[in-house]
This record gives sequence, structure tokens and C-alpha cells, in this order.
Amino acid sequence: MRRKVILAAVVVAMLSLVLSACGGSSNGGGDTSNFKQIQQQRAGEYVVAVLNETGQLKQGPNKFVLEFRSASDNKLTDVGNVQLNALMPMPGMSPMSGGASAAPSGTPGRYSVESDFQMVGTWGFTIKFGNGQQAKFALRAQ
Ligand SMILES: [Cu+2]
Repeated sequence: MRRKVILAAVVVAMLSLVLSACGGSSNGGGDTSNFKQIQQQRAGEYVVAVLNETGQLKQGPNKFVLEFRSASDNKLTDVGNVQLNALMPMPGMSPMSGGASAAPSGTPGRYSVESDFQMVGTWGFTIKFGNGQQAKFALRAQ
């Protein structure tokens, strides 16, 4: 009886360890101080940056972070709703979609992004935000 309880406790502890490890590695919204910048660009009064843990995007599903900073003081700034569009132009075919979506991370100005880059190569990545503002990146999936 007692042994079962201990065993269950061990299993629960191991599970929570595994879960917290996964949560940590895929967490786009929390601490990004060790993230590497993939690209950044100026858009109006904002600087928009794409970051993740490795500094590189890979073929297939990706989780990364978008940051919007005020160009004047470099502070993270909430930009409201963020709409994303990832497209790869395909010769002789309609463009391939990388189905990208952004969700607020809890930190103003920082958004968690999920996108699926089905092919290696350069993806046109359009970000619409704020009051009709737009930024266009060319992101390379490896
Ligand atoms: Cu393609």
C-alpha cells in the first residue's frame, strides 16, 4: 500500500519534470533574454524583431517570438491585434501557405508565433499590426 503511494508520487514528480522541461523549451512568451535574433526591421515608429532559441528557423513546425519595440526608446510596446501571413512563391503553382498565427505572450509587445514552414527555402512573412501598420520579412527555413 505504502509502496504504491511512493511509486505514484515518483511518477507524478517525473511527469512534472518532463512537462516543465518541455514547457520551458517551447515557451515563447516568458523570458527571452537568451533568445537569438533571426531578423529585425523598422516599420514606422516600431522596430519589429523575430527571435527564437537557436536564431534559425527550420523546415516544419516552428515556434518563435515576435517583438515590437518603440524605435525611439527601444521599449517593448503593445501593438494590439497581430495578423500573420507566411507564403512561399512556387513556380507554376499557387503559393504555399505556412499557416502562421500570433498570440499575446502576456508581456506587452511580445507575441508567441506558431508557423509551419513545409519547405526549405525563403518564406514571405507579412505582419499586420497596430493601426494599419505592416512589416514584411523574408524568413529562411533550413
Ligand atoms: Cu515551396
